[in-house]
Amino acid sequence: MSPNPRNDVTAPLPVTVIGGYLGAGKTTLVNNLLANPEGRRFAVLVNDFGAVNVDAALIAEHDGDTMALTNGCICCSIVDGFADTLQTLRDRRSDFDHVLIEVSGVGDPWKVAQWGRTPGFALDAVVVLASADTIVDQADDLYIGDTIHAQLRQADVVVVTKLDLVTTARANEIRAWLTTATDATIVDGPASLPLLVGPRARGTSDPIGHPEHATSFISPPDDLSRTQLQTWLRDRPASVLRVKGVVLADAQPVLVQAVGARDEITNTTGPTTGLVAIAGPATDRDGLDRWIARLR
Ligand SMILES: Nc1nc2c(ncn2[C@@H]2O[C@H](COP(=O)(O)OP(=O)(O)O)[C@@H](O)[C@H]2O)c(=O)[nH]1
Ligand SMILES: [Mg+2]
Ligand SMILES: [Zn+2]
Repeated sequence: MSPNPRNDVTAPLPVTVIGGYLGAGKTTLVNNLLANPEGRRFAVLVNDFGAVNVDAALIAEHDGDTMALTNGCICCSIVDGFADTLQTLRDRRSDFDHVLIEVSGVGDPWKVAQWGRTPGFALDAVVVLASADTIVDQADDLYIGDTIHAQLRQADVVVVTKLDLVTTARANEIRAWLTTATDATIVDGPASLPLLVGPRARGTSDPIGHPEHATSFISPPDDLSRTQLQTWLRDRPASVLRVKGVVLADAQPVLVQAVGARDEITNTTGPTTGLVAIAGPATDRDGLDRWIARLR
């Protein structure tokens, strides 16, 4: 067998940073890449800013390692933990060919990408996902619009996700709109590895802060019925932007996914993770607490 140049352990480890707003499809993309690894062993770093990393649980088994970064946002509050994780990767250089970092939905991908410029690593690209059904509204939103615009501007590659949810005409409008919002290469999802990797980090951008999003962890009772769960999920306050996790309903593990107004409950195999609910900056805290209390 000819030597695989990717396995040169003295070469810097390529880093791809995957950003995009809550629910844009980041974990789905990571799982697609892991399912079609093209011979690469990935180290996957996932950041959920709750105490429980639901995303790490939702990432498929793979040849490399999944490392969860919890209890803070990697772009602003868990810098030390992140630096330690990178040191671990450097020490285990020969175990991996590529690093994928899933940034939390409100995080600043470009700030995270700067870590890809530290010794031992090579920043490959900042990939930002834009959900076809929501990106234009989100970009106009009073509270999160700046975050959305900055994420798009900072991208080297923008992947348009959820094209199945819009008409062909609308998809064309979205792509045209995106060319006004970013200089990034725009590709349609689901995007495969060759479209996403290769040295193309441009490295010009302005770091952004991001508005506060409230994260709540909910551990429902084990005797919850599917109907109760469904009703509760449907009654979520409008400020709840994202709900995710694996819980028991009718004694069966189910994956709960809600993004904006869309939601689904699907059978899955365990283990259960509890639920994480993320509410936007304009949150009625009492209403949110009352809603959460209904399930506790
Ligand atoms: N219809 C549709 N749903 C998608 C697509 N990509 C992701 N989703 C769904 O959107 C929800 C959020 O996806 P996820 O990958 O967890 O988003 P993340 O929060 O950015 O990591 C899940 O219910 C996914 O199944 C897509 O291309 N089309
Ligand atoms: Mg995710
Ligand atoms: Zn942050």
